Amino acid sequence: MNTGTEPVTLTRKGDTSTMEKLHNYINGKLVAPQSGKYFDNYQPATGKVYSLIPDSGAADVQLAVDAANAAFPAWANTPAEKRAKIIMRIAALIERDLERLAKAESKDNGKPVELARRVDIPRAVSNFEFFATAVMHYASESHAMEDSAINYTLRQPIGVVGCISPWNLPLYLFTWKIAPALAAGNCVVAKPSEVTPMTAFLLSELCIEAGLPAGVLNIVHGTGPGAGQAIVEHPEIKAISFTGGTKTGAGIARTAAPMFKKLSLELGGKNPNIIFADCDFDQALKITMQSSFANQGQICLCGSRIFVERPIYEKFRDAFVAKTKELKPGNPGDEKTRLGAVVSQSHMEKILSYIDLAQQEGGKILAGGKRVMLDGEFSEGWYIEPTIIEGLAFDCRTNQEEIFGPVVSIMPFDTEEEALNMANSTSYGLAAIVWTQHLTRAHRVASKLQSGIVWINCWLLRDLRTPFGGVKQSGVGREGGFNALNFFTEAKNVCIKL
Ligand code: TXE
Repeated sequence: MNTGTEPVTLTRKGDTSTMEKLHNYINGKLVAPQSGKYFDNYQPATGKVYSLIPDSGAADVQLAVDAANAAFPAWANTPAEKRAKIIMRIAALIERDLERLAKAESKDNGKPVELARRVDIPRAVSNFEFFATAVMHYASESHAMEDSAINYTLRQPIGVVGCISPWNLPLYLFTWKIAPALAAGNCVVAKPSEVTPMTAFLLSELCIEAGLPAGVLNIVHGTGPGAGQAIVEHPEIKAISFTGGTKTGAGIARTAAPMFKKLSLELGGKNPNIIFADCDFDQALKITMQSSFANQGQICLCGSRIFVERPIYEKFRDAFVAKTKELKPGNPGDEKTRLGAVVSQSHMEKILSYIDLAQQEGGKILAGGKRVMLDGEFSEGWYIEPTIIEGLAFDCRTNQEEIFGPVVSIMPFDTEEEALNMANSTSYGLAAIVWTQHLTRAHRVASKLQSGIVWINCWLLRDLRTPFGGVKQSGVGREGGFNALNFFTEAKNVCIKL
């Protein structure tokens, strides 16, 4: 669909002569970047360019802010129920196009199409549905001062807000930010990762079809230092919700804090997976395969440091290694593939450099460890074997820094205290996984873990009402449920003397 001012030819063929150009979505229209410049979008499965991304900058962000400012009064005053109806229409259209979006996500990111179809796209639907309905149940507080006064809290939308998302769960995390911002009555300037822009572009077409009023959501494509930085710096964008690397988050905080912007930062993780000897062994093994290698290990919630209690260490390690050796990377578009390509060449090189570092630090590779070259059109794709490393000290760099790939380390422990010390030793604190059948130990360990999220005997079981976020260098603030609606509103106390 082209509702823009200039002709847009969308060939969707992928050959270089008619390479598809993605477009920004500003003021309800699909438009080219002001600079007229584009950069390459790669398909991780093949390592080849297949579409072009607008290289937007401050001028495009300004257009988006102008559109958002113009749309804000009407959107903020639209009854929540009516806003919710429009947002539900977007959800329904994503659901209608689930197959097309899943294939697009898999092609753009390298993740197995089976995963995109089962997790990523359904979750984008849920994000919109969840916040569309949540806002209709969003009540504010009242505080009575006996017979002298009554206070009530107004929660009003902030105005124009910025949402910046990463490449690992592209549409899933993009919508996780946009949905509560819109439901709460804000207008949004959003930027998806330039590494995986495709499904955000397809979403803009669906927003037009759903009848979202012009300017309420604006999607500006471009690089972090270009379009991203322009969003963070813009004085009329009053809040920033960001998910991405810790270093980028620190830079965003440096820019935004002196401008007193509201900030929500979901950053990296180096999550522990603590397996006690009394666990349900088969479940722990099965789910550890997922928490280690799902999405090629590129989920901020993956458990990359596996601590196993000594009595079952060897049994668990050997079973885990055997299962891991069966998991082979393959073409993400193949229905049977469970491990796809990593997202970019530079990311692949970063992951491989950590595998080298692990060996220099005394680690022994028990499984994987190498790049995989597939055949034919996939011969230049970015595939890495699922990798398990043993023999590392808990405080070495490999065990302290975020690798964000299909690479885990495994270590034995003797006491609960030792496991907690090692688990809490990093500068991160996003998620932790604990496997035990011992009820009181489960609660005790959960309370002592320095982590925003603890999963006991499970992983990635998500209830969208729960607070989501990390401690230490894993971020600031919480997303999810009413936390997100609170973030995207300003509380105003009104005190009336009786
Ligand atoms: O993320 P970036 P990168 C971790 C992971 C990964 C590392 C770096 O360890 O290896 O971060 O990944 C935008 N102003 N995670 O470099 O750069 C950028 O365009 C405003 C963890 O790909 O943080 C993109 O939209 N925006 C993570 C978004 O920030 C800027 C998921 C994230 O990109 C910007 C991804 C700037 N100056 C990576 N610079 C998680 N926690 O889920 C970049 N961006």
